Amino acid sequence: MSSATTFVNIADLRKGRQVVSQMIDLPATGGGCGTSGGEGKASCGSSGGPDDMPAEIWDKVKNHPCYSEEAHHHFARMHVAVAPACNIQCNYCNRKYDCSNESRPGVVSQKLTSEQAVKKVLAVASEIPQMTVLGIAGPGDALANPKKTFDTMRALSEKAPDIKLCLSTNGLALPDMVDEICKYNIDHVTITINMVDPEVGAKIYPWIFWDHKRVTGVEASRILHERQMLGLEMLTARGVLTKINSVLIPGVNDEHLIEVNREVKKRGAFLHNIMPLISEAEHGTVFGLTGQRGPTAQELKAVQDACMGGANLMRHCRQCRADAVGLLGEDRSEEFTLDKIEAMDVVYDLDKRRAYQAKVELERESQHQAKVDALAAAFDLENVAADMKVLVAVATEGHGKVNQHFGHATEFVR
Ligand code: CLF
Ligand code: SF4
Repeated sequence: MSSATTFVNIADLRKGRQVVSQMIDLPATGGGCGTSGGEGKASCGSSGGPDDMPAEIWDKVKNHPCYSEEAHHHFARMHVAVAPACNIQCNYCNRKYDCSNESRPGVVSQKLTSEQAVKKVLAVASEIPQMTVLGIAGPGDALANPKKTFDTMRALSEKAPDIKLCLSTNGLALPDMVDEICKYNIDHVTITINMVDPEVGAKIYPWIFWDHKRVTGVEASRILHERQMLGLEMLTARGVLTKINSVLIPGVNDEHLIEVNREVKKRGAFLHNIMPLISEAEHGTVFGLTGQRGPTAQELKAVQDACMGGANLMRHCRQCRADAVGLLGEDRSEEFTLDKIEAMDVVYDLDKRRAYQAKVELERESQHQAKVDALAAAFDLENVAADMKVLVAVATEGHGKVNQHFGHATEFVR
């Protein structure tokens, strides 16, 4: 499928990090994210392992395909589109499509009731035992639809206790919902934060709906910013892992995202996911219609690189849709439309799921060991300087393996 090169730090190789998996199966915009940062730790938390974080955090991230770069080769997530309404307007969004904060615009999801959503999750879980995470990511804002979101989460926390619960929000309603989030053990929350300066925000958000009225201009962004920061601090205080999504909009918030990274790190964000603006004129968004372009791969990488050393960066996001099902980058939502689910014989067998996941874990361990051994065989790691960098190229057909001849690779990423 693709080949990739990246600089790899020898200290990381010695620690047996998943450097090879970081280099392959990257989105076209991706760069190597395994090079080490300060104090000998991986600068990209999403690629960290059990040695890099407290055991309780590792336990939360190890099977989450978005929070652990390495897990996304093995474990799947799914979204249920139960949240159609939104309480703000982003200039990169057209409500006809899904929330572009956590999904790509241009694809309209099949909207579900909470009951339909629960049925769908159980159906997918019985067919795809490595599906470990359920996320609510639109098509509007999860917390602007609290009843449908929390009805779904409540039912799932009872019926499918092994599935991790995750949601994504613009943050406006977040401080009011932290208790509910904790009540249903929603362990992972994504907040889209595109600015910490309301003057910048005014170029992104024309209005918010707040306190029963529409607020516009800089005032709207000031309120949104304060709510986002408060919500983030409250989640951190309650031990909920947070990921910050930022949409990179060239000429609007590119430089500014470095400050965003600093501010969210200060408030305990676990990961920062800087995503490229998608703004095609045919999507009918304000940015699409006014010709605001998205960043090039180089511009995206430059901002991500400039943020190194701050909040840990996620670089394997696939900007998936609000009803995505499967491994990141492998969308199986078509197999689980409502009519197909009705015809399915759903058996949610917790023991079978656990047994299957244990097998996946073993396979993951053995792949990890194979990579460590292969790297040790390729490099005399004990006799080179720890800060030496080597350029490595690999080719892959996917699944986290180096399993393709270079002559057959069709795509090249760096
Ligand atoms: Fe979904 Fe988001 Fe949870 Fe993941 S997605 S709500 S954290 S389970 Fe993941 Fe998809 Fe990127 Fe989102 S690849 S768009 S970061
Ligand atoms: Fe659209 Fe999401 Fe922004 Fe709401 S938060 S306007 S759904 S992109």
